[in-house]
Amino acid sequence: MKLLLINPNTTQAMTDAIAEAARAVASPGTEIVAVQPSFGPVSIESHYDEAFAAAGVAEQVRLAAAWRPDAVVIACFGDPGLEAAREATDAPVLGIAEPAFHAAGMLATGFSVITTMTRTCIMAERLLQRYGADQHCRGVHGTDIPVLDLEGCGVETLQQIEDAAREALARDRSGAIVLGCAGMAPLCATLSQRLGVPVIDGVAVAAKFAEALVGLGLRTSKHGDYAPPLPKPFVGWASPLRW
Ligand code: 2AL
Repeated sequence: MKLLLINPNTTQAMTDAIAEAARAVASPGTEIVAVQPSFGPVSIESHYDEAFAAAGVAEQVRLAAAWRPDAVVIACFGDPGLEAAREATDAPVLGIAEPAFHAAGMLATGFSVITTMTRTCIMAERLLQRYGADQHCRGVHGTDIPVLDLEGCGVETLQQIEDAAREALARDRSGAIVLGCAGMAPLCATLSQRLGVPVIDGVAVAAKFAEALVGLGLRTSKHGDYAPPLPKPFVGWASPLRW
């Protein structure tokens, strides 16, 4: 199967790291095509960034229609553009927050989310409510580590994330940790080993869930509101992206 993996930010090094994390768990028959938008922020850490990232995701799904991917993964913890992408293709489309929350809920009665900037906690909290996962989440914790500091993550940054996770496990009485940023994917194995609890990286989980849905022959519903967008002109720079 061909999996379109979209990094919604425009940092090539992060696209490469996310692709590596997905390829590490993918089945031999899964080809992963990793892309990023042609415009937009280098990292997504605010509602403003997220607005552009969602448009960038729509752009990449639109462009990929030419080669018909079997599944799409949007590798940013805010799941930007998820519903737009589900309209734009009948392939299964997964964000990383939604699969991560559901996987964590199957592995522990309660989990904690460790994320980057504290200001982004609200995004995770809203997604927890939207996906009905708030019953399992016992806390969302910011570390105030900027997303791009996760690139080539040093010893101190890793220690900061480990410390935050340990504190959350104790304070929240949680049994698992969800990593609240795609840029944390390369840290997952080390953190699982050090913490001794399930550590869930949404990039890996989304790639495996995508394989499962494709293997089951399941597609995104086109009945109702995930039907293709209504065709109409777009103006300005977005005009080639019209439906
Ligand atoms: C993210 C993410 O996954 N990618 C990005 O640029 N920002 N999320 C986050 N909470 O910082």
